[in-house]
Amino acid sequence: MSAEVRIFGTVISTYTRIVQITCEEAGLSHETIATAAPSPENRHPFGKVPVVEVDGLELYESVSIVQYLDNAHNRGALQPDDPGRRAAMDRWVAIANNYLFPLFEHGLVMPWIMHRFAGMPIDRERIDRALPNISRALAFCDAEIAVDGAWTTGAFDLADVFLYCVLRGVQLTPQGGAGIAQCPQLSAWMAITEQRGSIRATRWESEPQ
Ligand SMILES: N[C@@H](CCC(=O)N[C@@H](CS)C(=O)NCC(=O)O)C(=O)O
Repeated sequence: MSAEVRIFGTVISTYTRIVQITCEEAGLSHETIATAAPSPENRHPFGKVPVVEVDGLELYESVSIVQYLDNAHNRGALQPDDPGRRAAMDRWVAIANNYLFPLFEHGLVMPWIMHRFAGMPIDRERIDRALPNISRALAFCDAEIAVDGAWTTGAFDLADVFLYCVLRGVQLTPQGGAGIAQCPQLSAWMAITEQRGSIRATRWESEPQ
C-alpha cells in the first residue's frame, strides 16, 4: 500500500524534515521520493523542495503544507487556538523562515554540506563572514526561549517543528555546535525536543546516534 503522503524533496533537507515531522505528529504514513531542487522532476515553480502529494492535492510551500496536514488530519493540534498564542507561533515560524534559515543555510550549513557530501573545499571565508550574525541570532533565540522555557505555549507546536529543523542543521556543523553549546536555554530545549517520537523517527541518516 502506498503512503498517505508523498514528499518530493532532497533527503537531507530542513524543509523536507519539517513535513516529515508533521506527518509523524498527525499519524500519517509518508514516503520521501528523493528529488533535487534544481531538477526537471521538481514541480515547485520556484525550484524549491519539498512538493507534497496528499488527498489528491499537490501542495508546496512548507507553511501551507504543514497547516493543511495538521488541519485536515490532526485536528489542528500543532496550532494554538488562542489568538495571542497563535500570533506568537506565527511570528516564530516567520523568524525561522525569513531570517534564521537564510542566514544559517548560506553562511554555515551549505558550505559544510558541500564539503562533507560533495567533497568541495570548505569555504572558510564565507563561514567567517557569517559567524558574527549567526552568533547574534543564536543569542537572540537563547534569550527569547529563556523568558518562559518555550517559544510560544509550552505545548509542542509548529514553531517547535520549524525551529528545531532550522537549528539542527546548524548544530551539526562544528561552529554551530559550539555556538549552540554556549546557549544554555537553547541547548536544553534542543536536547529535550530531540527525544520526541516524531523527531527521533525523522533523524537524518548522517546524524550521530
Ligand atoms: N519557502 C520554501 C523554502 C524551501 C527551501 O528553501 N528548501 C530548500 C531545501 S531545505 C531548497 O529547496 N533549497 C534549494 C535551493 O534553494 O536552490 C518552503 O517553505 O517550502
